[in-house]
Amino acid sequence: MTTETIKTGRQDYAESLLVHFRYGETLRQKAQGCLSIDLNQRQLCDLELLLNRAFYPLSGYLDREDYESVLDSMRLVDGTPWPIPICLDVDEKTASSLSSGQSLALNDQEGFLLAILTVGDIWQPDKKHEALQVYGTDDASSHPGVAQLYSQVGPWYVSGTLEGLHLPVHYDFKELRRSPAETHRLFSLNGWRQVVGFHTEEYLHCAHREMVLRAAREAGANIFLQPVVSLGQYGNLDHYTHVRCYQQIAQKFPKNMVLVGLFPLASRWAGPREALWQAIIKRNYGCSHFIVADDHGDPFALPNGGQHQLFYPRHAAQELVQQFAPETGIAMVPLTRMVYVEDKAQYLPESEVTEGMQVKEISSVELKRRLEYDLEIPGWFSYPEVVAELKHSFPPRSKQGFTIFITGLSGSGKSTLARVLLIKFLEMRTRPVTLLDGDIVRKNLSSELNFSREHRDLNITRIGFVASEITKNGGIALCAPIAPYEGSRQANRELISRCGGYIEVFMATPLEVCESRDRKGLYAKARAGKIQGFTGVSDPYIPPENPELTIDTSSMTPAEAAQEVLLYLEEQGYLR
Ligand code: PPS
Repeated sequence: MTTETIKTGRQDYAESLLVHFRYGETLRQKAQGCLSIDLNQRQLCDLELLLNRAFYPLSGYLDREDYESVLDSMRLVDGTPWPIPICLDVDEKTASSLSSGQSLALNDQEGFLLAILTVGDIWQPDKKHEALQVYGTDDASSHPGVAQLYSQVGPWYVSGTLEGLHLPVHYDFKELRRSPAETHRLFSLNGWRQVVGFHTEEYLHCAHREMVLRAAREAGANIFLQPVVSLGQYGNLDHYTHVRCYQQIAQKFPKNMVLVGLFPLASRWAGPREALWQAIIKRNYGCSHFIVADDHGDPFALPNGGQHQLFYPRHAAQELVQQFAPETGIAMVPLTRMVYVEDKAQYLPESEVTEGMQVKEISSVELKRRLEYDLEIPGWFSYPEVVAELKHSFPPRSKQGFTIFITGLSGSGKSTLARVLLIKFLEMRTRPVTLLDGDIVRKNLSSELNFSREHRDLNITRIGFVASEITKNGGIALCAPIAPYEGSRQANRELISRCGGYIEVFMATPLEVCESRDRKGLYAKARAGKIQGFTGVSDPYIPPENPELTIDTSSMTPAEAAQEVLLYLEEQGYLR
């Protein structure tokens, strides 16, 4: 290998950076003697796109000179357009054990060997400078890309060429995980000479079909739909639903017009630079055109566009992709927003809507509400097959799991209320129910914990974790700990609300009443100083800030208290 190859890694014109399997054996042996690191999700996305040549012409991580050139001019040193730095970030310890020319084994998160890197440069980047150049700001609080750069990207960068043994392993949608070369071959087999690439980080509905078809007509092209499947996807959008919606929408286009393939991209949200980067990648998959929204790659772009504050100037992404088109070889097609005009019973470009026309819209918030309450989603907005996919992922509240988190002083009636509710839910038989009473948890899950603030918080977050799993799987979790602190209660609310319903019930029964009940004789012992740090006596109880329900059992029977909870659940759509 020449020095030049190690330096820039751009001498390689192969369709992938995977080595022949026979040589793979030699490489595996070589890996046993060298330093190795396990890549995180973002690094795995980058590695996959390097190995499968979606990042062509890169055949490894950028060296320092290329890195600086990319920051300053959106070009590699030889002038090739490339707007986003692709370097391997490592921690201080790894960087200090590496030297130029050495081999570094790159593994996935399970330690499975994927590639060997022949190390080139090792340097400490000026992250503030990188942030300013790539994102246009060095303020982490104003841009999620900068926040990620500062907090999740390692402090040292490593360059070098790659010899790949295996692409990152995926078990989902295998048939859609095609490399650029495979995708391009399919285009050729179908006789597609012009192909317009499209992706969005949203679920697709009728308006998207209209927008993509319009762009395809404008370009005289076939369509490559490429949902991004990477980091955020696993958290925010449901990954499986996202891809399935793309598959369903693909059926709604004329025959032999659309191909769907997955895009394992770790988005940087770098606005215009991001759009140019994605255009180059789309070109590498064989597209001749790329559909670019006026807010493409903006961290604050809303699902259905709209006039609101963006981070980058509107249209800047389109302008940059257009400006580079003669060099990148991919044409920019602006995304035309389409709206449904009721009097015409069809979609029209937003710009063609005239005064007096009745435009209908359903925002993503409204869509979520309709799904939650099992309300109608009209045919002009989405296809029944897509709605079915969404309903599967976002079942109505009547089919969601939920947690009832009852908090309050010892003796306030938590356990009694929880037990009455348990019986009511068992009687209804609509969902499996689990009771996580304070005492039960303390005996089993948290037997080693004491009643210090730290241990109480740990106890509550453990209960929250179990409840979130129950809720996620469609069950009812009934929790009844004292839970005296807002911080851990709030953490549970955040965790559980992501998986289903969360109903906090504050037992506001006054201390005197609780103490007068003193079924376990603990208040008496606490007053006598035989129990230290007893909640309400010698330890604090901070009332919840915004409970869904507040119940005082001093003048209420357990059945009445349970009825209040059941009425609330019915009103909120959890019970039918
Ligand atoms: S916490 O604060 O939420 O972790 O407490 P929790 O797990 O619900 O446990 C409360 C039960 O433990 C008994 N107990 C005490 N409570 C409060 N403070 C101290 N120091 C203490 N020591 C033991 C008490 O029986 C509580 O049960 P309940 O059902 O609330 O009366």
